[in-house]
Amino acid sequence: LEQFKGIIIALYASYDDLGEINTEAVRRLARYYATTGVKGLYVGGSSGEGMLQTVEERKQILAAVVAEVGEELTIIAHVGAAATRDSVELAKHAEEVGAHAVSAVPSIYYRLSADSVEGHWQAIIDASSLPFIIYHIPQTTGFHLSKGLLTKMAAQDKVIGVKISAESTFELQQFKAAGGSDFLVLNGPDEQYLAGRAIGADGGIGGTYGVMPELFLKIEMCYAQGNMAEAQAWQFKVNELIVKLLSFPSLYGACKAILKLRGFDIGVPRMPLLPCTEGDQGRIEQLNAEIIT
Ligand code: HMN
Repeated sequence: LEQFKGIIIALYASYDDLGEINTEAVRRLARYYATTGVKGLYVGGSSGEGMLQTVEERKQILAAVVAEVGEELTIIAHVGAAATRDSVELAKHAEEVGAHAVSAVPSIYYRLSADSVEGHWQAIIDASSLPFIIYHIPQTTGFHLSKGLLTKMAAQDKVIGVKISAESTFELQQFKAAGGSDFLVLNGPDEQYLAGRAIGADGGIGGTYGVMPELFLKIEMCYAQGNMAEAQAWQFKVNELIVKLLSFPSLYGACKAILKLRGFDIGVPRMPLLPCTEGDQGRIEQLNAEIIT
C-alpha cells in the first residue's frame, strides 16, 4: 500500500481552445508532476471534471496519463458517474490501460439508500481486479457514508481505502479505526492536510496540490520528521493561498489560469464551472507570484 501513501495530485482536465480534450496537454502536465516528487495522480475526480465529460473523453484522458507517467507515478482512476454501467465500463477500461486503482463517489443526482450505493460500488469493484478506494464527499453527493457501510465494504480485500473530503477530522479518525491498520485513509480537504495526517490519514488527494505541490511536500516532509511547528507554518501559508484561490469565479478556473502563466495551457474549466476573466488576471499574477516565492 506504500504506493498510495503521500501526496497525490487531483489532476485538472486539459482542454484545447474549443473545449475539446487535449491529450498532448494532459501528457505534458502529467510529465511535469512526475518531476515534483509527488506520489501519484488522481484522474477524473472533482478537479479533473470527470462528471462533465463523456465516458469516451474520460477514457482518453486516463489512457494518456497512464501512457505518460504510469511507470513513475501511482495512477488512481476516478470512475464515479451517475449510471452504474458507465462506472463499470470505466473501471474495466482503467484496468485495461494499466491504472493502479479505481475510485468512485456514490452515484450522483438521485437520493440513494445505503443499499443502493453499496450495490453501485460493488458493481464497480467486481468489474475489475484493481484495488478500490471509496470516495466520500457528502457535500457534493449528498450521501453520508456510515461507519457501518464503510466497515462492511472495507472487509473485502479489494477495498483498500477511502478518500475523505468531508471536513470532520473526527470522522476521518473513526473511518481509520473502522477500517483497521492496513486500511488507507486519504485526506480530502487541502486546508486540513496536516490535521488529517495528525489524526490518522496516510496522505492526501487534493485539488490545490496541482498549483503548489512543493508546499504540500514540505508539510508532509516536516510532519514525517516530527517537526510540527514547521509543518504548521507551511500549512498556514498554504491556507492563505487557498483562501485566495477560492475567491475567483471557480477554484479550477483559477488553478488553470495559474498553470497557464507557468507555460501549461490546459484551457478553462467546462461549463457550468466558470473561467477566470480578463479582470481577474492581475490578481492571478499576484497569487502566482506569492505561491512561487
Ligand atoms: C478531487 O477529487 O479532485 C479532489 O481530490 C477533491 C478534493 O478533496 C478537493 N475537494 C473539492 O474540490 C470539493 C479539495 O482539494 C479542495 O479543492 C480543496 O480543499 C480546496 O477547498
